[in-house]
Order: sequence, then structure tokens, then C-alpha cells
Amino acid sequence: DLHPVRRALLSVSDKTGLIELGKALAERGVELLSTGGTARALRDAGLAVKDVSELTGFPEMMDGRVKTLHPMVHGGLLALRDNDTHVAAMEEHGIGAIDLLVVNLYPFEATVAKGAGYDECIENIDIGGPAMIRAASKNHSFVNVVVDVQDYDALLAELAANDGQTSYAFRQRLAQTAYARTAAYDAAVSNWMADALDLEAPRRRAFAGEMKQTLRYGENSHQTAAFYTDGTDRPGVATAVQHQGKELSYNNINDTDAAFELVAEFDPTNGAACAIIKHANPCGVATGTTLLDAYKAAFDCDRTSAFGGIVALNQPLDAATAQEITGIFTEVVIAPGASDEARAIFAAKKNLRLLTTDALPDVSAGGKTVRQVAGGLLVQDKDNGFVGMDDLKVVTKKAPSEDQMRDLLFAWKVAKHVKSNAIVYVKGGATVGVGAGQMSRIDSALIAAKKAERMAEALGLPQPLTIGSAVASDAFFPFPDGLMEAAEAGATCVIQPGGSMRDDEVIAAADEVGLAMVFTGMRHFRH
Ligand code: 93A
Repeated sequence: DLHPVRRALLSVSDKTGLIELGKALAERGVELLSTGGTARALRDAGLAVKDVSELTGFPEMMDGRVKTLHPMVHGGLLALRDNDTHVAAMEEHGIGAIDLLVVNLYPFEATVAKGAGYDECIENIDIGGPAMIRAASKNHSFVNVVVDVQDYDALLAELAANDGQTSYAFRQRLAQTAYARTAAYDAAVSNWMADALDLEAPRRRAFAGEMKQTLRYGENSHQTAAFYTDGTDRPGVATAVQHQGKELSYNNINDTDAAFELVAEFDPTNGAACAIIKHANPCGVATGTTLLDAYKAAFDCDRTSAFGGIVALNQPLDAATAQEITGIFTEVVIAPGASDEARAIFAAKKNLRLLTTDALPDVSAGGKTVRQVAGGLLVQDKDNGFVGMDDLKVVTKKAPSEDQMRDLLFAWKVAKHVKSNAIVYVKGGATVGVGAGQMSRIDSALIAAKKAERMAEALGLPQPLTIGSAVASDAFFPFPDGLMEAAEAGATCVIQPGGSMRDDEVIAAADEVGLAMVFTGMRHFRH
């Protein structure tokens, strides 16, 4: 199943590594065919190249829209070399076999990413490239197709190992990658159009990903897993740089994402913030004048759960905070940067992973979230809902004080990132109890209060910090009972969406025990 590579067609928008590849192929005696800009680049490097326009007898025309769409090209890619009628057709029409296709496409994704207008995006939809890629991939019994610069080395290694030939298995793998590339390309075009046309629910949707890394296993050790990126360059766990520590696990990536997206809710120009995550839920979130203060306060919410947690910061990691974090076992720290001193401190902790990005995730950005169910995908807008002071409606006789308002809005931001049913107690810009993922809201309120009691004991406090706290509920209280649990735990003010059939009863109950309560009019379920 080894086949020699004698003739190659190179047509690339990204010219990275092109000359080295061209030279290596020429040294092997491979004849080079190429399109306009690619041919020019190869020729400038002193290589002999035949223009596709010479091959087809047609000039590249219509602004390059038609350059390789021709039987001389597609016949050379698609002809079965072991089929008599195909071979006869090649001879009759003077079509030469093309054994290797190297194409990378017009930079459509990058054009969209830089914010180009409609017409410029349209002009960057490559037609001839994908057509050739799909043709060459179909004929992988004989033809090699390379669509990524990062695969040039593997191609040259394969040729070197097999005296200028490639194996069937190698060509199969190339074809699989190539089809994923054209699929991703068309997915990008279609998704861009859905956005440009403002379509809420396009009848068809395509998703695609590029492997970033294989993972040792998935959520559990009997599940295989890999991490795919979606091609956007958003700051976040997918684009973060890892400075030290062993490879991230599936659960680490999921938790690091949860941590970073949560801490990004807190504008760094308003002060430092820290979020500590376990199993995708926060076990402590706090703001502070310094990162160190914020970390300590977040840690004090639930020291037990913070062990082996993931820490996210909204400002670059500094030495003092780094030192404090090393006080307990932490899996991952992610921040928008880290000082040299901080990195030196972490360097002594070999198992601690440090990830940095250039910027915080943009929490106001749009986009879609996707979740799989049996036989389908659930697609929705990312929850970038925001509630500010002006959106709040005071519904009780008592109105929250300014300090209480601050804590209520803080609690609300955190509740958005807690699995439902979410109950979050906050005092002085720090969570003091988080109840997550319960089937009953009362249980979430109870669990959060219980945790606060336990922390008070551990810290030797006279009383739990839920006394005099602000409490947030991610969805309305259907009955007064859940709210009364929070009041029992010591909460004095409440933020919740409102909208229950029994709002009147809930408000009356709040008034009776002297709570100040505000409605957001927006819910933050998270499952
Ligand atoms: O405009 S196209 O869709 N029409 C074509 O026939 C065609 N053939 C190759 N774009 C086409 N290409 C693309 O041109 C390739 O996919 C590659 O990205 C680019 C290389 O152009 P040049 O060699 O002129 O830099």
C-alpha cells in the first residue's frame, strides 16, 4: 500500500513553512505545481514551479475565484490509478496524476475574528481549496492531502521513512483530518451567517473543533477524552498558557473554566477578586483591596472544600498571594498574568499548575453554549445576563442599605455561577455560605447555613457569618419556606428574581421578619 509522491500541488494562504516544505519535496525530485501567490513565493526561493494556469490553459480569473476548478486539477486528484477507464481518460485528456495536495484555506475565521464587514467575509470564503481537499481526501487510496502547517514535518518524516512513498494508513489519517477541516470551515461560514442574519434558531447548525490535547481520561478513568478548541481566540482556559505542573485533567479543565468565568464577573479596576472552585461550584468567592485579602476571604468561606480546589484571580498573581496559596494543596491557579516573583514561589510546588492569560474572559460577550442530550444538542445563548442597581425593585417595607445593596449584587453575581438550586450568603464582599445543586431550594439554604456554622466553629468565631448576611437565590422562592430558612440562618436582606405565583405570600413573610428584599426580574438557572 505504499505509493510514491511524484507530483504535488501546493496552494496555501498561510505561507508559514512553505519554502522548507517546497525545498524538501524538490530535493526528493517531486514536481511542484502551484497557484499564483504560492508559486511566486516558491519561485522567489529559487524553486522550479509550474503554474496551475499553465496546467489548465486558463488564467486565474474573477479575482482568483476560479483558479484550480478545472478537470486538469480535479482529474489529477480524483483518478483511480488502478482503474483502466480512469487511466485511459487521463491519457486521452493529458491529465497528470497529482499525488500530494498541500492546501490551507483563505483565512475566513481570522477575517471574521478581526471584525471584517459582510462583503470582505464573503470574499474570504474559499471554494477551490475545499473542493481540492475533498477530492484528494476521497482518493486517499493514492493521494496525500495536507491541510495544516503543523503536519508538514509528519509528511516529510513519512517520505523519509519510506523512500519517498507514503503508507495507506498515513493517507487515511490525513484524509480524516482534511474532512474535519473542510467541515469546520463550512461550520464557521454557516455560524457566521447565522449571526450576521441574526437567526435565532437556524434550521441546521454545524459544530466543529480542533484537538488541543488528548487527556489521560475523562471524568472517570474508564472514559477516554480529549480537549478541542472552537477556533475563537477568547481569553479563557482553552487559550491559557500553562507554566508548570502536570497535564490538566478533564475535570481540571471544566473546573478551571468555571472558576475563571466566575471571577471575570468582577471588574479588576474595582478591586481584586478571587474564586475557589470544587466540582464546578464555588466554595468561596471574595473581593478585597488586595488579591491576598480576596484569596484569604474566599478561603475562609469553606476551608474544607477549598482543599484541592481551583483558584481563579481577576488580577495578575502577585508574590504575597502566591505564597499564601501554597499554604494548602491547590490543583490549579488561573490568572490574567503572574509576576516573576509569584512564578518563582510556585516553581517550588511541582504539582501546582499555573495558567495565565493576557486578559480576563469577557463576561458580556455573546455566543452559544451547547450541551448534549441523547440524540441531540441543546443550544442556547450564553448566560451573559446582567443585573445592575437600577434593575432592582425593592418589594419589602424595608429597603436594603447601601452596604447591603453591594453584598446583594455580589451574591447575585456568584449565584449565577452556582448549580441550581443556588443559595448564596454574602457578608462584606465575601461568600460566607454556598448551597449548590440541591433538588430543593430549602436544602440549599440549609446546607449553606450549615457550612457557615462549621466554618465559625473552625475559625473560633462567636457566631456564623450568615448572621447579618445578604442572601441570593438564583430563582424565585415558590413558597415562603426556603426564604424563612435563610432568615433563620441570619440573613437580613434578599435578592431573587421574583415572579412566583405566591410572590405576595413570600413578600408578606419577608416583611413579617423584617427582611429587606429586592427582585431582579431575571433568573440564573445553571444545571
Ligand atoms: O477563490 S478560490 O475559491 N478559487 C479557486 O479556484 C482556488 N484554488 C485555490 N480559492 C482558491 N484557492 C485558494 O487560494 C487556496 O485554498 C489557498 O488558500 C489560496 C492560495 O492562493 P495563492 O497561491 O494565490 O496565494
